[in-house]
Amino acid sequence: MAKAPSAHAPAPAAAAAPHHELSKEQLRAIFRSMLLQRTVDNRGFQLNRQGKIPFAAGSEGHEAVQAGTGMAFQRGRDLLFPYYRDVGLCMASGFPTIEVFYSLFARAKDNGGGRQFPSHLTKKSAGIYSFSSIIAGHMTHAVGAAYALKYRNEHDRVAICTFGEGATSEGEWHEAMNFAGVQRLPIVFVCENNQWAISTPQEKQMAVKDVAIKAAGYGMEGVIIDGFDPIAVYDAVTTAREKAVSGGGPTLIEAKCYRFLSHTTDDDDRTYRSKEEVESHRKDDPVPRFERWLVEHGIVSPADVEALKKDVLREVNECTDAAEAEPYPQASELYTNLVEGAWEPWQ
Ligand SMILES: Cc1ncc(C[n+]2csc(CCOP(=O)(O)OP(=O)(O)O)c2C)c(N)n1
Repeated sequence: MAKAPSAHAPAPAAAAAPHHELSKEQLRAIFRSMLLQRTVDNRGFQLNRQGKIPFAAGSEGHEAVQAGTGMAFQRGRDLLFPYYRDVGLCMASGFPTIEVFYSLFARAKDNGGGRQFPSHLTKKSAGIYSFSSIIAGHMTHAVGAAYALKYRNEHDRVAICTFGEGATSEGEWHEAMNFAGVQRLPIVFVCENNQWAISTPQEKQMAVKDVAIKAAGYGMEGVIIDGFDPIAVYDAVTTAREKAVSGGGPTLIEAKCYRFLSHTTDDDDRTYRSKEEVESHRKDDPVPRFERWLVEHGIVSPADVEALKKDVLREVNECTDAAEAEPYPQASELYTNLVEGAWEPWQ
């Protein structure tokens, strides 16, 4: 198992000898996912500041954990239970970029009909379950689905459930972990530990240093990895997935990363943490770090990198324009899919 002590580990040492090899195409795909996530993130903040969209959640610093997990997710087979910071993970798992923008712009074509909280994605055909704004609320959904997979003897499928370290002090988190441990469910838990839960730092959230040690209380293995290293993430999630499909039960992976931006476009992180702290983590920024590693190992050339960045920007520009040109939902659709029948509360 690839392990690293902290998010500050030097350039992917773990990448040198992963248990699961990645092809050059897969490594390039992971890098493209990371670039796409960052570009979509920046676009969300820009559109919000331009007054075009009401809200976006930033995920800068989470690219490696999300792209690595997305590569380990088996499309058409596994079930994904992401949380609101996982737009990158959803895209890396098969969620179309254009649909992210339908959601951000709250257009009628959005899977939630343009009436869902922006960035709260869902796509049944991709196995991506609806995000919960209630912290840890999706954990019990995830273990319920994993229980169904086990009950139906669908042995080659797992549920992957992600969350922040703040979620681990919610009651529902513990209930879900306990049930998964007792039932030895085919589920992989991935904690994206970015060290902050809005303005609450990790040390005020929990009395232990690592989320991973909480796994012992539920009879499952806890693993700490460098969440800035997408190869270590892929390796850990794939290992845990293999264990789950072979009846070995759940694993709790703690990927140590950092949140570079404010919690969302509604938050101002300057009110609770210093610029120096944020900058001290920027030196390990997973996107340029992985770019350097790929170039040094001859996976991509500097010209390839430029071409990829250009292509990602083109995709994001096209999706922005196409989504913006779409109509809003009709007011008459307000209760569609919410209440059965033709119920209209104003009558
Ligand atoms: C049950 C519940 N309590 C509080 C909130 C308000 N809230 C929204 S996001 C958040 C922080 C969660 O932090 P963490 O789980 O570490 O994830 P992160 O946002 O850092 O990725 C809180 C407290 C909520 N949405 N639900």
